[in-house]
Amino acid sequence: MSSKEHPYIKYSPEQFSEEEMKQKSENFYQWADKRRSVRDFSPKEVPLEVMENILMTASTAPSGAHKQPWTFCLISNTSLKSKLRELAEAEEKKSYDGRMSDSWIKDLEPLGTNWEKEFIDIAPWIIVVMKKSYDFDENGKKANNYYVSESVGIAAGFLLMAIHNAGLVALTHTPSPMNFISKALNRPENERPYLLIPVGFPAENTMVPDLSRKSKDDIIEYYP
Ligand code: IYR
Repeated sequence: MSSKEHPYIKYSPEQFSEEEMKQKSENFYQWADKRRSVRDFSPKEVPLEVMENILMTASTAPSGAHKQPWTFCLISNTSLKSKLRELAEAEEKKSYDGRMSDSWIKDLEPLGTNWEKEFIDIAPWIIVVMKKSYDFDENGKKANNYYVSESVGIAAGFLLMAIHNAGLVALTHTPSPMNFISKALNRPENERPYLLIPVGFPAENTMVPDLSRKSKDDIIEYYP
């Protein structure tokens, strides 16, 4: 509880009537359901301020012991993007040409993916989400982080919603293995790449696969 070393502050989140809650939750769901992963980007620029707001939103995610074990690398540099593309494609080519199982390749067919990652060059921004397996305290000593994958996964979810809210699109790209990113971005030893996310506007007349999402009964087990 509140103490001299660890003070508490009053917290009074906004509350709604039952009717308003139903309306708001339904509206939010309908809005969230419009989000789609997009692979074809427009080169149209997006202001830095928008990207910073989006990343600050991601960083509002809960995290183990409030350690916020993440770094977001925000990349617009054209030659760095090209380098990342080249390195990602080299790994992806090996994956598509043999590292991935036949059933995996088959599962990806509806998404129309392949080893080519043109979007890394075209999207105006690339966010690389780094997870910090551990940190350093003010004396440079190793400091623990907790539930790092869970924490960074939640932050990535917030990030995708913030991108959707700004009227932008993204792709959660996971080139594998990802260690080439640490080297290309000169990241410290305590950070590991988690996701590479191109962000921008969709290309004109972008198409997405005609997918549907699981129903209530598919995803909820009730224990009344
Ligand atoms: N990382 C590869 C393959 C890939 C894997 C999954 I699972 C996807 O949902 C989509 C792609 C790629 O990015 O192409």
